[in-house]
Amino acid sequence: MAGEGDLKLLGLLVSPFVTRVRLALHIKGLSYEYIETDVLDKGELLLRYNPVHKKVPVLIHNGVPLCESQIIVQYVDEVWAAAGAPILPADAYQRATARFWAVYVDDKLFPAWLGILLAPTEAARAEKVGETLAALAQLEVAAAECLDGGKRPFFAGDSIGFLDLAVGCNMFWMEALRRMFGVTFLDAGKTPLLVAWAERFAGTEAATAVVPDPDAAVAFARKLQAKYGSAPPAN
Ligand SMILES: N[C@@H](CCC(=O)N[C@@H](CS)C(=O)NCC(=O)O)C(=O)O
Repeated sequence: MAGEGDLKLLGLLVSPFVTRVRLALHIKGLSYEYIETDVLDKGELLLRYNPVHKKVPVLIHNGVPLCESQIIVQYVDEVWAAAGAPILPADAYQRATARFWAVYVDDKLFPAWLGILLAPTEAARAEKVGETLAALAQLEVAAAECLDGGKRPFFAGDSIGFLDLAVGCNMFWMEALRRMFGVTFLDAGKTPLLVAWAERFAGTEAATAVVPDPDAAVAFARKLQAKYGSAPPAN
């Protein structure tokens, strides 16, 4: 798309947060230079552009860095409001609700499933599996309301928006964890709305173009486990 200026994204292929931002950039039809960044051995670029958190994603727009995936997605939606579909809901209450659940995802779901990978013992891992399942059960309750009991295909309505990106960017990791630990996190019996939504989300053009293969997440997880010395998978 013309007029985006100079856009660079410091990312890590398998990061859910980077995937979230890439989905937003894709929805807006923006082209950008993608720079894969080693977060286990941080380079000068990352430290210079995100000195506070030293994490990806970092979007660099005309030389100016934006950090924190939720903030970046909102920035992209505001700056390129006229491009692509709107990402944030137009209604203030729906916008607040989408932001509320996005924060829930980052505060509860993400640390729980990351904890499964990094757990030092099998007992600690079982606890994190429980926390992940509990967070997904809570999101099923949110889905009942936000998807109007399944009548709306996506949290944002007929197409994906802020909350779809926030939840959806974690889904390839649910599959990666299933492959690694044999636990079905998205269970049609327990979270039917979420399962149906996740299938629709995976089938969208944006997700097909952007979301990484779960096997790439499995390979990265094994590197993380080797570095942090966590308990190997039981199976
Ligand atoms: N709240 C941040 C989280 C970003 C984050 O945790 N990124 C990870 C990759 S998934 C990272 O860069 N980790 C490096 C580190 O923790 O040192 C966001 O939404 O952007």
